[in-house]
Amino acid sequence: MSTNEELFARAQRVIPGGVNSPVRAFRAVGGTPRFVARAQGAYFWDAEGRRHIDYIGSWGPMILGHGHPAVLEAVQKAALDGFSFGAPTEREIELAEAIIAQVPSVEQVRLVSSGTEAGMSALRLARGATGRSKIVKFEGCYHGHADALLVKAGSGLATFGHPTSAGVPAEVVQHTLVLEYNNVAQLEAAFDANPREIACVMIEPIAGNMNFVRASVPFMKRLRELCTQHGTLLVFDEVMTGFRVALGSAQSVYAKLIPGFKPDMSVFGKVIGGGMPLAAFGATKDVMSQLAPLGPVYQAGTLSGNPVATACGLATLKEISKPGFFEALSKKTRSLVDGLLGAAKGAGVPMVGDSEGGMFGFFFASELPQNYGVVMATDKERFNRFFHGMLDRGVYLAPALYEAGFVSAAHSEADIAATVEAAAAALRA
Ligand code: KE4
Repeated sequence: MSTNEELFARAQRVIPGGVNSPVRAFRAVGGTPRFVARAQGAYFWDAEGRRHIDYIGSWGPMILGHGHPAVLEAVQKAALDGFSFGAPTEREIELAEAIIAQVPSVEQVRLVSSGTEAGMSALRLARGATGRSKIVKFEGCYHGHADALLVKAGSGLATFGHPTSAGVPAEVVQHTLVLEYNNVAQLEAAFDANPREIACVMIEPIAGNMNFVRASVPFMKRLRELCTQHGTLLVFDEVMTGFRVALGSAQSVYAKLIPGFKPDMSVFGKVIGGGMPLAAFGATKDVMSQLAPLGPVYQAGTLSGNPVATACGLATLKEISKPGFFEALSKKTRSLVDGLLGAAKGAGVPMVGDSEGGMFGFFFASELPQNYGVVMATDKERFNRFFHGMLDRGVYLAPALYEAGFVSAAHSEADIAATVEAAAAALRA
């Protein structure tokens, strides 16, 4: 049996950084990534046979826990009928209907294979539907790695972006304006400076790529007003929050706080695929009719709506739609956060946290950050020590202070209690 270290060394010989996605490499926290051998329920076992309580759950998809019997059965059955056809199937209709049934702002969806692909397609559709090039995103929000969205805040933030990544020409991000999350003044200034010129504003309604930062109600209200006033499409990137923070996704949380609130376009991923490669974007029929083969905006995919992935997603949505599912998950997640905060208090360590549905975040700080700058100013060293203290005690948290955490239906009260106990010990140490 190879150790994690041996596997990591071998992986780095044939895969850049030894990982197929950078955040898995533990670069932010240091140490050796755990190579997962198998997972079941709330746990995974690494290459050395060590069990971990899993609070990443594939970064959100595993809301039922690993290997849920009904989902496993649906996947096995679908696989027997064929892996991929490149032709339409009934199950794609069923999944589209299941998504639309829970999200009133969406009348039609297009299924794709990753959140990046969904965000990239939504962006192209927004530009095609409005005939405009300029777009707005917020510092600290991540919408996948499509070129136009890999842009960091320009100097002084509210200027057009500069590439975040090598390989992205400045021309590609020249139309991408990066603003500060929760900053109403910058929002108004941006629209004033670009009246009726912005195709869309793309936002994570609860920013899970800044750990856990909510868009404030005044900010979201003003954003909706300005988008309506300027004919700009408000695009909710719910790849992480979708079907995770509530059955109706984050937009249903805001609709309770802002009467009649709806985004113009939504992007989904993660949970709707149940762990298989599947994502989606949707909007009104009018906007979606701009897409090929009906309209001039091209978008396509060999594995889009893959029959095994749609079976996995559909079985997952079926389970989470059951009465009481989100009430129980929300309560459990909140009890985890309260437990962590209690442990921190007991250890005299400043910690704040928040949760919505099955998604949570915490910071070594004395108040909840409202934007990226504040998140990145929180105590990173302490976070990293805590991360390893928990990992050594068999609790697997996100290996970076800017990532969110996820609780599944499979996490038991005993798992939560064990996690809180590990936290108390780690914090005392
Ligand atoms: P993917 O292309 O990774 O499926 O989705 C991109 C994406 C888009 N939008 C939001 C709000 C997202 O959170 C993501 C992906 N999230 C990260 C976790 N922070 C995935 C983990 C990773 O990059 O490996």
